[in-house]
Amino acid sequence: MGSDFPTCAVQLTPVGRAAVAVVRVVGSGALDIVQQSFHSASGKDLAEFPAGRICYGRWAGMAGEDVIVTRLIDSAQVDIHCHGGSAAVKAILRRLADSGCELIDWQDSLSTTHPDPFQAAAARALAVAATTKTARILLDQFHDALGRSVQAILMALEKHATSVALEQLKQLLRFSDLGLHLTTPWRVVLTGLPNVGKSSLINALVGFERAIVGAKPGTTRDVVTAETAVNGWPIELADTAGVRYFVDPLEREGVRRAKRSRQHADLVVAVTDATENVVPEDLLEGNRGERDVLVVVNKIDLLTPERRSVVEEATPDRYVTSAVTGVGIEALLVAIQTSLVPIEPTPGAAVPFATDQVQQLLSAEQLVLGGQSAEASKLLRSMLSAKES
Ligand SMILES: Nc1nc2c(ncn2[C@@H]2O[C@H](COP(=O)(O)OP(=O)(O)OP(=O)(O)O)[C@@H](O)[C@H]2O)c(=O)[nH]1
Ligand SMILES: [Mg+2]
Repeated sequence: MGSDFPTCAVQLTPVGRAAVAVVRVVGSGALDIVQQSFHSASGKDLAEFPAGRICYGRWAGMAGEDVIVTRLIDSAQVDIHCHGGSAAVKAILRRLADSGCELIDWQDSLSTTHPDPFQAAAARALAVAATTKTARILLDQFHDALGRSVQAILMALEKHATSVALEQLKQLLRFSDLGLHLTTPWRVVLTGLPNVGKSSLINALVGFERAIVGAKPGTTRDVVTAETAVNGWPIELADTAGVRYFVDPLEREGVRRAKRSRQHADLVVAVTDATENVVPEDLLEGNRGERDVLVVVNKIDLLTPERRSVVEEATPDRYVTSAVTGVGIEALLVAIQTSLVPIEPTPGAAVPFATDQVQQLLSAEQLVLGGQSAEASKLLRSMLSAKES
């Protein structure tokens, strides 16, 4: 048996109940190791079957469990298809480990099958992409959009075209916030006084009943979240307890959590009640800063048309809605989307999508700005060739 690189076993199918699970054994010793435990129904050795042929048989130590084994690429890649329950997978992996296989998880296995670090990272990210739109952008990176862009920056640096390199870095970093949200939804937190209609708005925005609505102020006592997609962008909407200073300890705890939730928001939607005419400026305190705040005037259906016109004219920068009739909900969704994704990458555009990539690109930018182009080149080169741990 050769020993060019350690033979590894990885469960390819997700952990959990399923009809069939697949364990892949990769490495120069794959065939030898699998042969130690697999007994084909025909009695022939696995090595006698041509690559790609399906072999039916039994796995040693698993009474009554049939498995199918396929040798994929010569002898270096063998797939074992077994019953989808976790017991069968565990038994197979245990024997493979006893025979000298290194057990790795599927994320690590991608570094073996995709030596290009951006491709391996994109494959991992693709597995958790929540929408077609985010998957499409990640697929572009899998097909080397980011790699080509980093190469282009390197070439510019090598030609001492510093301003070109800086411009390219700037273009790339424009998409870093978007890139990091391809695998984690943007967090939009609704805040406001009790009873203004925050929970009703969440339900209207997601299009189904998620948050509990009540006529009595203080209905929401904790942070309730709902995941949705706005124009293909994954967004988590967080409903919070109405902010007021009450004695009820349960409510006070809800308000405390609401505050903490706002601190972790990408966007805050401050909701007011059209009939109350209260602008919760104090609520906006501490919300502004890095993130945007959209101010919504809700329950507009309760106003007379004349009063409504007055409100709309007086507050052109606010979004007028009715969670009951649906007025203004579409416009609010568009405003949320525009605030979170001001520029959408064109198909095939390079987008950094992992924290380490963004950090390294920022460092490279700083190095170039500081006149250390050679150091920046070194860093960019390491991004292209780094073997991920
Ligand atoms: N007419 C009208 N009623 C609304 C609207 N939005 C909410 N309501 C009503 O206002 C009341 C309070 O709504 P909620 O959505 O529970 O308000 P909230 O801001 O989540 O309240 P807390 O959880 O107590 O902070 C309920 O009776 C809703 O049906 C609206 O746009 N128009
Ligand atoms: Mg509520």
